[in-house]
Amino acid sequence: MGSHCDDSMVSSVKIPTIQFTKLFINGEFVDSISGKTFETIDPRTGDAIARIAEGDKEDIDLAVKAARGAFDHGPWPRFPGSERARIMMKFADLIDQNVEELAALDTIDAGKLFSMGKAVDIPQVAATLRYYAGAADKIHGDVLKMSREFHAYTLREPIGVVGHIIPWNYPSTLLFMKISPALAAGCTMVVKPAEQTPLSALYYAHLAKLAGIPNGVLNVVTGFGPTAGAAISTHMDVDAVSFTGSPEVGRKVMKAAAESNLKVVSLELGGKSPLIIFDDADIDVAAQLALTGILFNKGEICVASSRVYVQEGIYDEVVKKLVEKAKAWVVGDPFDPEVQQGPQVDKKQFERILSYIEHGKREGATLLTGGKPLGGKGYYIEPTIFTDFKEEMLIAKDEIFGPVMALAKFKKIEEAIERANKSRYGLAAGIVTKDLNVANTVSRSIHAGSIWINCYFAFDNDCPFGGYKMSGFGSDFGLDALYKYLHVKSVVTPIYNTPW
Ligand code: TXE
Repeated sequence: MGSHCDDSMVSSVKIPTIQFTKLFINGEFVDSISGKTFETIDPRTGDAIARIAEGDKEDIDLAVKAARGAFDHGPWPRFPGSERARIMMKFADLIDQNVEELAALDTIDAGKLFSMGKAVDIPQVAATLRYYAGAADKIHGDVLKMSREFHAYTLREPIGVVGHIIPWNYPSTLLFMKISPALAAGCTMVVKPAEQTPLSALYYAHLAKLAGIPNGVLNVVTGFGPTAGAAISTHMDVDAVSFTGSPEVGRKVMKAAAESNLKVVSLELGGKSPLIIFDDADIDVAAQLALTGILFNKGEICVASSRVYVQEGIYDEVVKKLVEKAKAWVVGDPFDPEVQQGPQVDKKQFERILSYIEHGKREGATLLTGGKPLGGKGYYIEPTIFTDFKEEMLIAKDEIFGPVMALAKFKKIEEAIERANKSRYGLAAGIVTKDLNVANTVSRSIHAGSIWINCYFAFDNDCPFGGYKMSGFGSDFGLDALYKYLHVKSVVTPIYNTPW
């Protein structure tokens, strides 16, 4: 194993001073009403980084009140779209000017690779803001062809106060995937970052204020799910909730929405995504795609290629390559530029992943490589590959959300399609083949929201992203995500002013 992991491997990169630890409500950093705080932990060591204000229902009430005031009476929804765009562009510029610090915050909070954050994640969130800023002054409806003598058109209006509940695996990307289209639409919002990763969201709130986003438009309440998170989904004055997280909590959010004010709900709930490799694939490329597909971001990515199906003609060679590559994969301190995989986000996830690995062994899958924790301190896990899995096994059914691949052999295309679809999830799928007919057939047959042919993780601001089945509903990214935050209103008037 290309491990850089031992007790002394926490690198000497300068950790930023934590400047923002309080709730951000109505344009001000404030203590929680209860005065309570919680620790956020560095997964490289398990040590505390800082104490963060712990928001609860009362703090959410205040934040919603601020957002409601900003929506009903403030300038943001009333600005011309071009003005919202100008401010969003400034926000993006400020993010670009603070890339290193933001990337470092996500590294110490979530164990993400610093080099990746600096080169990709943080610049990408600025790009997401700019993409939706570009759409802010192009929000309009249609002129309708009525069947009678009426003139009719549609207006697209901001949906109101939005609650965004964010997970910890991509603290920056997932935050901006949600707030950028909502800001462009003219909504106001309350964000609840994950309790594991509150640091960057508070820093972004500070930058939003510097950029000129009016008070009350963007509020950030740090705290826990069952308290602060639940207070958003049950709130009578939140018009829509956008959630990314586990199916268990997704259900709770939907139930709370149904039992409160029937707020609009969108859910992204993870996956168990299949990658299908056909006999005509380039073996090295396919093995690399499969490995990166599961190990990227230490497997803490909802579209991870956690089930890999390889056609029998090249199966043995792909397995050999995969094992070689997995053994050379470098696990260690995420600040080290040579490291490819940092620690899992926290002790709970670390233990959860190891327990799935034990399940896999007990269920009769063959452990090809990995399977153990690494290093004495921190939450590091070896890249792990199982073969001979069946879809009925827990390791093939559940989203493990860690560096654990399940690999199987198939003979015919029909068998691959059937097995790939044997999942309650339907978020993404990958296909590796040179045969266009095979690629077209499989992409139309797989029940998933994103299909990547001869590539993987091909995200783009312009590419709608969302799930089928229990992966949820409602898109993030693309113009579809903008429409998620807009109501459509029909306006009708008789053409000849004759009473109907
Ligand atoms: O998720 P939770 P957890 C999956 C992944 C992972 C598993 C558990 O498989 O291993 O879920 O992770 C907030 N009302 N994904 O336990 O609990 C919580 O505070 C309202 C997939 O961390 O769903 C956090 O902000 N909100 C995934 C957010 O929900 C509540 C990303 C997600 O936490 C709440 C993360 C409640 N009752 C985990 N309870 C993806 N789709 O990418 C918790 N929260």
